[in-house]
Amino acid sequence: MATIALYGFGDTDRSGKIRWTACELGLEIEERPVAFGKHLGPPYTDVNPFGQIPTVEYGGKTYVESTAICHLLAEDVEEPKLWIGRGEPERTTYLHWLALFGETFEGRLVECAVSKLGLIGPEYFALHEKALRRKLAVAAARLPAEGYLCGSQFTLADVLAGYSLRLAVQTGLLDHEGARAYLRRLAARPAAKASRVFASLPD
Ligand SMILES: N[C@@H](CCC(=O)N[C@@H](CS)C(=O)NCC(=O)O)C(=O)O
Repeated sequence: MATIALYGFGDTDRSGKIRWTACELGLEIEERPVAFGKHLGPPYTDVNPFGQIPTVEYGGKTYVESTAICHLLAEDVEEPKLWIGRGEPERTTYLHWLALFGETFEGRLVECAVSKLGLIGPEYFALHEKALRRKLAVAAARLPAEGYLCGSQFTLADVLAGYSLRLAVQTGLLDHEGARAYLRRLAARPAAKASRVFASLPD
């Protein structure tokens, strides 16, 4: 079984997306915990000069940027196939959800979550709140009543959606039964459980 070395703060920072993806793919994880604060200087910045979590070492190379890492790992594993390529059905749907959750929502939701925890000022939450509430409600209304974002195939779009929607629910920015039901489906996956990424989400 192939192994990745994963640098993260804990279960729910963006290393959680990679831990969950790796568990879905059957990759072994060698945890390299980084204490908060230690990410801003050496030796961690020798590994990731941006001083950001997460970083992955895999196959003799070092990778940064969590969504890109999830995709690279998924493309490197034959089965299960967690991504949708050019010319395949649902490709447009896949890219749409990937970008919506990975770009439109994720960074702003993380800022709102750490703002709510008091780690950064309340102005960050205030800045994003109105637009996030509106856009999250639109996205939640479009979530599938059963299965996954691209139909019956579970993909990385679901990993990104799960990561953002958990934050949306926990920060109080989204209260939608359909979104909760979708999150429960994701959280019930054995790989999601093994990664502990939803451990803080109440049933
Ligand atoms: N786009 C980057 C964002 C990385 C990021 O901001 N990570 C957070 C933890 S989830 C972090 O390192 N925060 C501490 C800091 O930026 O000082 C990714 O997806 O890897």
